[in-house]
Amino acid sequence: MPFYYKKVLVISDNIGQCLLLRDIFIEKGITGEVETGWACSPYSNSGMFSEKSGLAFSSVDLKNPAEVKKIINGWPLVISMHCKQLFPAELVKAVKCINVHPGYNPVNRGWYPQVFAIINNSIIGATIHEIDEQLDHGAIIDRMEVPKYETDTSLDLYNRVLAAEAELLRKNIIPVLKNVYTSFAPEAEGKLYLKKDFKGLCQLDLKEQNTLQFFITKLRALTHGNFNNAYYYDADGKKIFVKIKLEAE
Ligand code: 0FX
Repeated sequence: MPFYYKKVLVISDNIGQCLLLRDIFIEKGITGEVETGWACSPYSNSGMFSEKSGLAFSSVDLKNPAEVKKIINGWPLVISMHCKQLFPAELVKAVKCINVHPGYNPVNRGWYPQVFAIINNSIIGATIHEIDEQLDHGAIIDRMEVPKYETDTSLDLYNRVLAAEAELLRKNIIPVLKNVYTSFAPEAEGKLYLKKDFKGLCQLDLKEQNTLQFFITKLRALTHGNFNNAYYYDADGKKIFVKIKLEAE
């Protein structure tokens, strides 16, 4: 069966995930059959993206109606591969837009899903879904749960989520491009977390009282490699960053 979509535009602000998709396109014999375009947001570095991937990245501003019109006229399918811009209604109504989300819809929509999955002890995984006018909200094409362990930091869990994204993409990219996939409506509205919710978690209140388990969980959720997330101010007003290291025997 031939490809239904002869052209696809990928918009992304995550170079690692672009490299993954580029490799899957090659692996599945899509490159050559389907014209692929690559773009990132104005605040990402399109030069660096092009250099690292060997692909010609352009910059696209989805708040600019003229640029959105150009996409609508040029691309029948758009994939958001961790694109940090909100897709405008005109775009999602005019062409098929698909999102690859590092969370298990509808449970953890929005920002840094694994952080909130640790805090709330909720299901976590990855989802491929159609984009509608709300964030991480459209019909689900496929999703996959990943396990979550007591010693996981945000980074440990995130790496598992990215592995699930890769598996979902390998399974679903051809059905999407051939337009033969099925989808279903999310069972619930779920919870949507925004960047400000994450920022709000990061400031620690040294006078807060709770169980040690609560604080260990919070610090696991805010520990992600070298990122300075959790912090408090010391007596001199100096900002002190906190990370946690857990090791199972
Ligand atoms: O690309 P991405 O993995 O995903 C984010 C959102 O979580 C996702 O819902 C959205 N669809 C996508 C467009 O943007 O985000 P990232 O590459 O900025 O960060 C990856 C992880 O790194 C994040 O899950 C948590 C961690 N991180 C990142 C930053 C910038 C931190 O712990 N602290 C930080 O300051």
